[in-house]
Amino acid sequence: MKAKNLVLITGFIFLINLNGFTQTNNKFEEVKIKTSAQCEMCKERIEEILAFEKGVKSSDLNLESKVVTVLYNPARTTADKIRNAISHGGYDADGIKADPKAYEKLPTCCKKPDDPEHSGH
Ligand SMILES: [Cu+2]
Repeated sequence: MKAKNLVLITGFIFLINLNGFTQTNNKFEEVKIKTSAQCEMCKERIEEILAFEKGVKSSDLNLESKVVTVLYNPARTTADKIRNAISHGGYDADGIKADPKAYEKLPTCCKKPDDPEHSGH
């Protein structure tokens, strides 16, 4: 019986040591950027742009609020670079206006509601 207890205790010590391997993912920062997204297509487009953007780990656009939450590595990019990437895709990003040429290319349903070229929704 004593040998069995020893095995149990050894097992517990092993489990405690395993906890030492648990690491927090603190090398990433989060930024919330207000965009001019209109529909599901915009959401997909913006998330795709960000998926290819250097230093961006993940992004999720909320169509209700038009705010995209971006997880990025501050050693590799900045919040302003991310805003510029969104602008180059044809969307406003916080204070940065959409790049006019990229905006032109958007389907009419993705244009801003106050734009005469906007249709749908
Ligand atoms: Cu759209």
